[in-house]
Amino acid sequence: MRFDILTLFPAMFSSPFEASILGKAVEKGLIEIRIVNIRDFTSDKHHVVDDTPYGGGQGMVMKVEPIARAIEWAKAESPSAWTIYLTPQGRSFNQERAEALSSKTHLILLCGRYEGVDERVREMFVDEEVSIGDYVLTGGELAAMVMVDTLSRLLPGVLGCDQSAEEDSFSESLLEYPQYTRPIDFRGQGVPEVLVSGNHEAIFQWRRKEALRRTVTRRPDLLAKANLSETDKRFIDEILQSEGTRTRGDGV
Ligand code: 4GX
Repeated sequence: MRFDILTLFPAMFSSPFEASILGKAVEKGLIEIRIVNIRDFTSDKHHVVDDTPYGGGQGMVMKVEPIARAIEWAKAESPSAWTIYLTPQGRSFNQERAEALSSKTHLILLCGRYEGVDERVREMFVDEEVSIGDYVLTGGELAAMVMVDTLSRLLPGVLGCDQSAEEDSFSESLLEYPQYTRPIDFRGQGVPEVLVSGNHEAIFQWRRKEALRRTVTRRPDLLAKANLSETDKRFIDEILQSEGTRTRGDGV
């Protein structure tokens, strides 16, 4: 999968795509990331990328021409590339949307700054507007990184087989169960007995229950999509009776 990231701040991308899993995916040729500096597509002497808004008001707006040329350059080799503008006004990004987008072969991710881009960019060049969440960033760059990271780990070969994306909490619509590793005693706090019992069936049951417990107490909204067995439902009833809707460990 190819990502073209169009930005005024290319330096922001120097390390995130070099480290760890993403770095290896780039080395293996599983993903290709091109950082495109929008300023390189200006044609005036002073390389101006922004201007004051028509109608007045505070702040600056990103000009249409440099962005248009940058997108056309990125699309030159693959006219079917899908162009995304990162903005809080976009469609919510989540695991389901990530799975759908991971089948694209070429994404162009446009990162806006200031008060955003000239509306004609969206009308003429953008296929989809995406928001990574209901909060305001200083620009689209971190949002683009979130998308590249999330999409990359869904591609075949990017994760090792011991870190399969299919077993992720969100693909099952349940939160993950708690994990422990050595030491067996840390400052008097132990590890649930069952996990060191060697009883695989009991461990499986315990993990399922803890995943359900977490989901019920922290993200009950997720349960609507989960595929629950009769045993799961009985356990959820038990949790709701014993704890009410009291949440654990996440009080403010
Ligand atoms: N999910 N931002 C875009 C510039 C901007 C300002 C106003 C349109 C209107 C964001 C998010 C996000 C910050 C990227 C503002 N664009 N992007 N930028 N949340 O907060 O994607």
